[in-house]
Amino acid sequence: MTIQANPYAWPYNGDLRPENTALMIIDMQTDFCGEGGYVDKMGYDLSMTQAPIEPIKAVLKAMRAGGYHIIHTREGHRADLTDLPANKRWRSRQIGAGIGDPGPCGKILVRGEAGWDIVPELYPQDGEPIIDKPGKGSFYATDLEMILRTRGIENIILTGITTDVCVSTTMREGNDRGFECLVLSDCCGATDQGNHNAALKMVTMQGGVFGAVSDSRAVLDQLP
Ligand code: C5J
Repeated sequence: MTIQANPYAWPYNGDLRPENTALMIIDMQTDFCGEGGYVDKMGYDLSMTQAPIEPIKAVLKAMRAGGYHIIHTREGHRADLTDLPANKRWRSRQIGAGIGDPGPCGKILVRGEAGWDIVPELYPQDGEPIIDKPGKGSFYATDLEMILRTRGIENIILTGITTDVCVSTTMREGNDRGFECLVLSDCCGATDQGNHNAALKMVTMQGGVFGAVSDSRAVLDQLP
């Protein structure tokens, strides 16, 4: 089975099964798509990071029903900020959304705070791993790779926010580790439309330099 995608029908070897395929939902947290959160405090248009909620919901429902692996991630830091690099904090403060500083949804991007958690529409079910990560990539300083290898997962379908930062970084990290990656264009969003488009276009170069690009419709058409 394959999913129609650009620049090739995905996965490359046609071996798409619930046992070897995971849906990853990256950072669908209030801090990135909710009022009063990190992205809102920076003054970006929330509609672009909220747009993927409904398409992800549909894919999540279908893939849960099909018995696929579902993995969620959250970007955030320890309450004592010992895992927050000084330059990351400094940069966030320059643009009015200091990580670790108090905001309408609690301390920004701090684990356990309201704004840091996943939005209710996409909240994980029991048994679905949540990867708590301090950085943009989901592999760095986490046990994601161990979980994927232990479960025999070879194919990763990437969704979430933001397309050009955490989704893109995770796709690159996964691709370098030999995972076969697919990103769903309408199930991602960025804080800038041009960056969203560019991040997706980059994937398709060189015969699929990081994998392939598809959308929720193609996945829903293909899943039983
Ligand atoms: C960002 C993310 N954009 N989840 N994080 O800082 O993409």
